[in-house]
Amino acid sequence: MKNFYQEGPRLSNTYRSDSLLQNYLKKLLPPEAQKKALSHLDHLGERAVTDMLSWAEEAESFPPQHVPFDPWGRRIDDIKTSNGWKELEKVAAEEGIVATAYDREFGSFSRVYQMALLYLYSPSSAIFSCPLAMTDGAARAIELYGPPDLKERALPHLLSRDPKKFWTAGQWMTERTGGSDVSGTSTDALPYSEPSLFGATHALHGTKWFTSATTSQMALTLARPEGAVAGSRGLSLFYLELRDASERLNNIQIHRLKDKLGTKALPTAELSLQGTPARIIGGEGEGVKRIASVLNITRIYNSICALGHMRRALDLATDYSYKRKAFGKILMDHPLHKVTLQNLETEFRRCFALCFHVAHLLGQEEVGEISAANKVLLRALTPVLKLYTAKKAILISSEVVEMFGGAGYVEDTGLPRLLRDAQVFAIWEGTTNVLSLDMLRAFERDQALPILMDYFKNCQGAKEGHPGFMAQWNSLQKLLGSLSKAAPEEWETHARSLAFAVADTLSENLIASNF
Ligand code: MFK
Ligand code: FAD
Repeated sequence: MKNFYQEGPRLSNTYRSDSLLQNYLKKLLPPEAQKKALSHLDHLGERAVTDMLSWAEEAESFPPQHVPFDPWGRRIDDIKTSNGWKELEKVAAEEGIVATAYDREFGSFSRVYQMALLYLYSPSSAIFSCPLAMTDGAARAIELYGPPDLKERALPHLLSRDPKKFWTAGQWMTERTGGSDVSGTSTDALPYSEPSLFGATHALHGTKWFTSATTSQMALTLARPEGAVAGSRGLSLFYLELRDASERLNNIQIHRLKDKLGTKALPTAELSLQGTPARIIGGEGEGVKRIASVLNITRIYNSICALGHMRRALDLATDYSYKRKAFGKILMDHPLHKVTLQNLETEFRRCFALCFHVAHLLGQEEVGEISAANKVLLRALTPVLKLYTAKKAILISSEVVEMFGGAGYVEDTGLPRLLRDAQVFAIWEGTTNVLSLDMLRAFERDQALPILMDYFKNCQGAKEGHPGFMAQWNSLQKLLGSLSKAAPEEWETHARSLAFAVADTLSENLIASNF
């Protein structure tokens, strides 16, 4: 065929095209919440394919740059970001992507509403959702453990809808010695008594190996006060502000930006703290325990962003399948192509059910409307959700790239980015193995396993003997049976299989009960 040019995939309003999201929210949200949330989501779904999409493309085309010195040799450590990246930050503030959760206007449903916004925002944000995750995590930690004056100082910025007032936060845990295991953290916290705008108690000295969103105004970090014990039990949580009143970095030197596989628009730096004023939050030695409340929020964000990423990949593949012809008919009319896509949709649906189930539990916890059992389930399911959705996002992205054939492998289609960006979901905020072990920690320390088993025994899938649920439930029970007398090392060896079995069983029940 002469002069043939393939038409590329197109997106339309991502709220209107998402019947699963619409039906779920119409079923779950009370009428007054629907009235506000659904029109807001419709508006954001339109932005996701118009202004946001072009800013995201701009942000990806002009990645951040580190400018260490000014023309006269002064150390400035400026990080230059594109106009697109800045505009995406403004959208986040205007649309209340973080603030919506803290308005708590619709009680326990506020988190569901907010996570639905994030789900639409994230795939058109060039991963600006990463700074937002850490902002939300920081807001929660400050809300829970911050002294009143720090709450008054930071929360109005972190929760602002005014782009001029809005702050983002960093979360600096990883050092060269380890990200999964932070026990080797060598950042020292020495006493500090100078006046400071935020009541600094210590000066920090050390190197942080991965710091994303290094243009943030504040960060939460781990450091070891003088005389504290070695290991992670000697670490404390600190609040710091990156710049002083004249916008100079607060004794922070940025070494370089990482050259990463994906997340190209997001600045991720290596930096050193050279006497940076910081304020301790919580008690000495409580650092890991306190930062865990940040992790539990960012892990749910990661899951929702992975979900949005899957939806975007599937939307592109579906549209293309109606346009691309092979062997005389469109791809969608080929039974094998169609069933491949349907299977991916099933995987997506499972992830959707899990994500919003956990988001609702989080919302219930935050307004004090959660039962004791559900609180424990929230604790145990958060790592399971994160590890499961991350792996499914990689699987779906890989299949979608393949569904575009050679075009999927060519950079200017934008499709290879889907696969590159998906990979990070399984690394940051806890790798798959580390999160599987975190689930075991919850089984052991919070007695989550009997509660989970009780939930499965009494759930709708079990009552109705739903075949999909029963198959997963039987294989989970078999696995647990084989571990009943096993040593801790044996549990560790099987932690990953166990985590996936829990996610598969729960998602089958949620689907059987129509969520
Ligand atoms: C697209 C959007 C996505 C988001 C983008 C984010 C950008 C990227 C940012 C990052 O990657 S930030 C770095 C993320 N780093 C991690 O996720 C660290 C992964 N490692 C772990 O999670 C380890 O399990 C951990 C560091 C927590 C292990 O530390 P320890 O010291 O060996 O933990 P230990 O002794 O088991 O636990 C200490 C206390 O914390 C215990 O409480 P008790 O003192 O009462 O016994 C634990 O129960 C508690 N704890 C640990 N994890 C918890 C928790 N509590 C609640 N929830 C948890 N998840
Ligand atoms: P390691 O901890 O060395 O892990 C290596 C491997 O060992 C992994 O596969 C892991 O699963 C496995 N492993 C480790 N322990 C166990 C175990 N007990 N059992 C079984 N397997 C195990 N960190 C921050 O603090 N702030 C940031 O802003 C930030 N931004 C990031 C941005 C990007 C793009 C990336 C890629 C990372 C970022 N990180 C950040 C770092 C990230 O959190 C860590 O890379 C991650 O936690 C893993 O730590 P690590 O790199 O030291 O790997």
